[in-house]
Amino acid sequence: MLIKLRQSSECTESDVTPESIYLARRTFMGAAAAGMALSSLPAWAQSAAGERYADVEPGKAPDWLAERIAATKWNAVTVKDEAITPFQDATHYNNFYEFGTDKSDPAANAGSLKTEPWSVVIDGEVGKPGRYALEDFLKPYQLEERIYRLRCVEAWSMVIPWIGFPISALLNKVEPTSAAKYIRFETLKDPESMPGQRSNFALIDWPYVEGLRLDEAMHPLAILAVGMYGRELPNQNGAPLRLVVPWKYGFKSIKSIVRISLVSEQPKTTWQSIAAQEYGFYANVNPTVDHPRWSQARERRLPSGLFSPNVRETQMFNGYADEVASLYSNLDLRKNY
Ligand SMILES: Nc1nc2c(c(=O)[nH]1)N[C@H]1C(S)=C(S)[C@@H](COP(=O)(O)O)O[C@H]1N2
Ligand SMILES: [Mo]
Repeated sequence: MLIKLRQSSECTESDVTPESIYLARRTFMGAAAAGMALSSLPAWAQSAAGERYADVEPGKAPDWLAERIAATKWNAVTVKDEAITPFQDATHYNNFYEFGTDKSDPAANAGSLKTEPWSVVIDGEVGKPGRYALEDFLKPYQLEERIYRLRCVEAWSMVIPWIGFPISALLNKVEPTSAAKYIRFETLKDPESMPGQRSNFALIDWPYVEGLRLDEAMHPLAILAVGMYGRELPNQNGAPLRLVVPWKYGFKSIKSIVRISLVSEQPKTTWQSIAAQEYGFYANVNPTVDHPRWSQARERRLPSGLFSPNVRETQMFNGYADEVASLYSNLDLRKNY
């Protein structure tokens, strides 16, 4: 199936110039003006990613992944006229309950997660099931930079430059059978490295599980990500492989995936199991359907502080309505929240 993205999410590089790119260009020009050979800059700064995200700590990716990321198609999809959230906020204000429930816990605790070696299982209703080393799993796909809004159900949001590939490309390869109606994702279960799984946070029946309808997963905006800000994913953001579905609340975008299953029944997701009346299977961003305990009409865009809360109106489908609304034309979004 070939779906053409609508104009509103396509862009050219000139649409966004985040501070980091601007500053990096100045560094380059300054170096050139001073008669410095560019080759005297460190390798990271000379790379395309380093030029874009000069203020971001270089990652520690294995060589094979660093090479794949260096070959990313930059700025394939972006957000017009909205600044990219600083790397510091995107990596220190996180939800990843496997590492604790405070926003600062994932950054503090996720260092214990071992992401290499990593393997991913594909099973269920597929013609080509298997278990793949991550490097082999990624081999067939061109990585692209996708700059997306991320809207958490808790009414805060960010703009994050992800690196990944459409899940549709994977689905076309593994050949779902005619019985496959949904796709189910599972996060690593490893209490040794994930302190949140061994604490008394007994509400969650680990591992974390999420799911999509197959046609949602086939949408070109739905991606599997391996990087952000020009480098590999930091552990707290779901290394080494996570889902990103920009028109849905953030909890759908499951982190540190080890298993992808094609299934015939709608999977029971973690947040539905905890509180089905508050967190639905669809979880499409919708300013007109409030959470039972708070309004979804507005959101705090990070960075957000007491004196500059940076509040904005929440957009239908998180601003991706032109692209995705047709997936839900037969659905009562009030019932299917
Ligand atoms: N495995 C797992 N995935 C998860 C979560 C989690 O607790 N565990 N939290 C979700 C929520 S609520 C949000 S808002 C996003 C946050 O992603 P970020 O920390 O990269 O911004 O991850 C989602 N994916
Ligand atoms: Mo969230």
